[in-house]
Amino acid sequence: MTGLQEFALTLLALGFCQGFQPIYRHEEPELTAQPSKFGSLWPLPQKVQINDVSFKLSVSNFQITDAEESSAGASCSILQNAYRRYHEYVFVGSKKQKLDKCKRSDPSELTELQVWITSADSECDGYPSVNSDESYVLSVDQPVAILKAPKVWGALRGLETFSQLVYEDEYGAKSINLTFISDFPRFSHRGVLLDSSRHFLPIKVILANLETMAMNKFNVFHWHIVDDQSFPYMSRTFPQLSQKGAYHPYSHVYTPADVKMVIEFARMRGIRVVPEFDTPGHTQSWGKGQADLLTPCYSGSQLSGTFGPVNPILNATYDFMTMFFKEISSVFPDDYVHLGGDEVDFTCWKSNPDIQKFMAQQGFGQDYTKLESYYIQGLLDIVTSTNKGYVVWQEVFDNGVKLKPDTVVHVWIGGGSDKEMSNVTAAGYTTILSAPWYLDYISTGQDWQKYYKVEPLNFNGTEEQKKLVIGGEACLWGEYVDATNLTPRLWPRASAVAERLWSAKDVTDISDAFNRLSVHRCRMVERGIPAEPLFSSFCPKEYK
Ligand code: CP6
Repeated sequence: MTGLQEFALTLLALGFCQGFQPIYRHEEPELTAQPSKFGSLWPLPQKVQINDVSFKLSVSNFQITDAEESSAGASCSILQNAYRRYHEYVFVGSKKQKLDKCKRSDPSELTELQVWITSADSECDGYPSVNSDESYVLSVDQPVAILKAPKVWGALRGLETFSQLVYEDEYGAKSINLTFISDFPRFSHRGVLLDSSRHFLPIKVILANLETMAMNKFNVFHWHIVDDQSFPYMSRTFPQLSQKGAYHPYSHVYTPADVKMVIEFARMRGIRVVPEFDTPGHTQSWGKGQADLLTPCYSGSQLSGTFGPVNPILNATYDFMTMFFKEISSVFPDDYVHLGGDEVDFTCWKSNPDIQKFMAQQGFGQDYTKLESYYIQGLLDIVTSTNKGYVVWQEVFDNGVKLKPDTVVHVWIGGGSDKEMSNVTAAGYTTILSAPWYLDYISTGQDWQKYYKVEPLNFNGTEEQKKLVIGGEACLWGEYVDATNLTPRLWPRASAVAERLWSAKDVTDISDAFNRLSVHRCRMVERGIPAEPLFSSFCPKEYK
């Protein structure tokens, strides 16, 4: 064997892009993905040891099983469902085994991955939460690989990692190296925002996105389900909202069964579904099916025929919100709802004489942020009475609304949002960061690097303050996005955010990230997800 061949084999043993042969390519190094010593792991686990020794896996002789000592077993649908999924992903793209063609002497075979839930309560029948334990330890060794996790949530993350360790050797046989991994997330809230109001997103697209989120260890689906443009959420209590407010009353709505399906599909992947019902602004579509909910605007002394934000001065508004959020609290099992509160335009409120009178009575002067706060405070009391916590956009904090101590403030304004992060955490609020991660904004070039380089804790503050940052979200607002372009626009750009939120703070090597992400992107493609390329390149198995 020549030195060159030996080097090529080593690269392949390290899990380089499933069989393609970088060694014979002579391009500029920065133009071509090079093998990383971490194979194609994404996001990078906290602690990884990959050995040169490798094992083969064959589709007919490999299984994922419950360890005997595990507290979760055959009745745990999360696990059984995941075993099936990951068995498929481990052998994705593999034709009939070609082991006979494998010239290596005595290839040892890995026949089993045992999954061992170590805590007495596996949480198999529950929903993931912000406090869920997602840690796991994975040892790939003979005679069996073992995945140990306190809860099912960690097992799901570990199964994804296991599947990422499998690669094809030079003969196309599935292989895995002797490996030890110990892993847990750096941040507990790792979200993706999708907007189903500016364009209706078919359930199929939402589910494909959840599947891809799991491949990237995201754990929160922030469902910006309604907004000005349409109201696709079918409410049992107020069916007119979607009948009048959706783009189409039957085809462009999420029925209770659809919503249930999304929530269960997400649960199976350890993903929370946090719905956003944004008020008092961004509510034009609500007005179509709910008379008198929105503020009538005036032009001089005349009604103009247009409507503004939710009318904050009527008791009927609060009665409506009470009934509406009571329903929401029972439909969505997550501990939190997102209440929006962003971008409230005061023009219409200012034009309305009844509102002016109310402002005077309350002693608000001309300060309409006080009126906004009045509304939000009423709303927060209503939602608190449904036993939910809430997330609000940063304006709610900026306007000085009194918030429960466990309120989550969602920071979205300004690329360098360090001042806001500093202020919000100094006031003692938990926060999630989105400002640097607006993925609907596109430009040519590798903008994933910009998302990757963000350090969420890079603001002035004490250790206590930094602990209040529970994570972040990649936002894909929907003005220019529908089923035709959502997936490639989001992936693999959101993957950059995924690694920033999961991996250790010092995982910042951009060229290693490029190498791993290139392969990770090909893996998403191979799994049927049309994730866009990072740069000039090819995948061993192209998208069909
Ligand atoms: N919709 C809602 C939006 C935005 C927000 N809320 C938004 C604002 C500015 C940019 C991108 C998105 N489209 N409901 C703000 C949170 Cl640049």
